[in-house]
Amino acid sequence: METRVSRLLKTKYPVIQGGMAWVAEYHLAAAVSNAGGLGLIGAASAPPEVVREQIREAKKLTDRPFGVNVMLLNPNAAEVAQIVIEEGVPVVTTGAGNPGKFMAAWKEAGVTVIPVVASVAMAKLMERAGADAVVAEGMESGGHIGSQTTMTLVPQVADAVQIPVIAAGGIADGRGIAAAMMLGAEGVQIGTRFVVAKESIVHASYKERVIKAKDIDSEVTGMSTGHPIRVLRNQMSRAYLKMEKEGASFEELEQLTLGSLRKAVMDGDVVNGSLMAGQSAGLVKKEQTCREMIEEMMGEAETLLGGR
Ligand code: TUI
Repeated sequence: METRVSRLLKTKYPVIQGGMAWVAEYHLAAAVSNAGGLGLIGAASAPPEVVREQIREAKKLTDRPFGVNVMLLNPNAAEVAQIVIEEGVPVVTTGAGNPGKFMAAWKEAGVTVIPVVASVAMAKLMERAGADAVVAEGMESGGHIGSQTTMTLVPQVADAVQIPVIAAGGIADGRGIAAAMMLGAEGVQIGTRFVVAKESIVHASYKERVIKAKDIDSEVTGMSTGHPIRVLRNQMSRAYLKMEKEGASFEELEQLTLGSLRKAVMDGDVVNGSLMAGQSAGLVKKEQTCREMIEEMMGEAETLLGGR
């Protein structure tokens, strides 16, 4: 399936892997790129030199293009932004903020810039600032989310900007991809399904929670802090919501979230860890290689779209 997004990314398919904190490391990114999508290394809150190392390792595993997601709440975001340029990474996506101050340097260096947005206003602002495309991310997504659904956000963003729109949030199979295209997107970003990929380093216990998850098993913490985070419900999310209700400070809550994501991904602590996942976890049924996932989804989508 060729679209403006696959041409922009120089990939076989218009599919981007989400830049998930801790999850999106170089093994996963390289596997998605080798399977014809665009793999991403999620810089999240990693020290900048760790991100450089991750980029170098990914280059050893793939000759295909891959990208880096710069998480803008990271105090080291400026350093990460510079490393991306130094390492010649072709594509950057950004999350959780406005990347305006990095745009000129990235464009100057020839980096393709794709901000993740959660509103029409931010999409228009990013287009004016020189973005090459935007990811319109609905609140079905895991992790840090906005307040609009994919179904309503994607067509409104597609109407508001001329640059290509990539849909994210709630997409985990070919039906979701086909639906996104019908809403005006020219590509999709998928996170939750790749959490359980064979090449994903996520602990088996976390993967099992995603695979077993039902439609209603996620909830949103952090509404009161202005940084809502979707996770699978567990002791940790219940404790967080209780602390939030009791008026805990933003810093206390943020610490609780980030430290506990590491616990979930690396140690498989599904009780006290933060199990970030989207509502599409209910659609994710089994562990497969990235290639199997992408080929299955694209086959379904192409059939539904009538061989476009
Ligand atoms: O960034 C994400 N998802 C994430 S980042 C993350 S790491 C983290 N952990 C704990 C606390 C905070 C972050 C986990 N998941 N998705 C992309 C995304 N960006 N969703 C929503 C937005 C967004 C929100 C506001 C983009 C721009 C924006 O602009 C506000 C402004 O005006 O600055």
